Amino acid sequence: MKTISLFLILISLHSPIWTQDVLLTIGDAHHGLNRLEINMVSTQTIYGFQFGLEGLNLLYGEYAFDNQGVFISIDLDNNLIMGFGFEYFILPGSGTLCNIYLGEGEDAAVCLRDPLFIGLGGVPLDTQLGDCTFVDFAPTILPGDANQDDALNVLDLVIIINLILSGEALTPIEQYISDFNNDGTVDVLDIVDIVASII
Ligand SMILES: [Ca+2]
Ligand SMILES: [Ca+2]
Repeated sequence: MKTISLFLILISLHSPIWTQDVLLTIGDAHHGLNRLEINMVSTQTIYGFQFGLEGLNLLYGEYAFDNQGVFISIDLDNNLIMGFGFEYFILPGSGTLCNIYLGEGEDAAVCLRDPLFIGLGGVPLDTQLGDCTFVDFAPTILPGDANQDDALNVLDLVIIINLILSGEALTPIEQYISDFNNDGTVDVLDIVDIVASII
């Protein structure tokens, strides 16, 4: 009888841990890049996820947990991050789930909200969120500052011209920095505007 009682006590002590499948927390903030790590500890296989962010506006995100073909999609209107894979899923583990980039270089209290993590058979997993975090992103990226040395000069022009001439798809951060006039494309107009602001 004593053994059973002790067993029940142990269950009650540990049950909060047993029922939690996923813990999602705000990780390190990277100044200059306006990048915020979102970290995860998961005991379950995850087949898709979404969560919201409050405090700062999302710009884009990149999956960081492993290289198993999981895509990140951002709902800019609702400040939601979604992750899914057509053939792959996220194995249990811990680490940075994704990096998210924020458009405004302001200080703000950032909170995670409304997590929905999907497990085997489409069943929602029990997901807990970490505390809100005060994030200081100042100073932000200087538009056109391709080498991120906080100065805009001919060195940045050379980098951006080479990016344009390469014909390769730009990474989100390259796109963000190089689109000097913020019209959604990186082209000679950005070069002209950067030259005008340097001289
Ligand atoms: Ca520079
Ligand atoms: Ca542009």
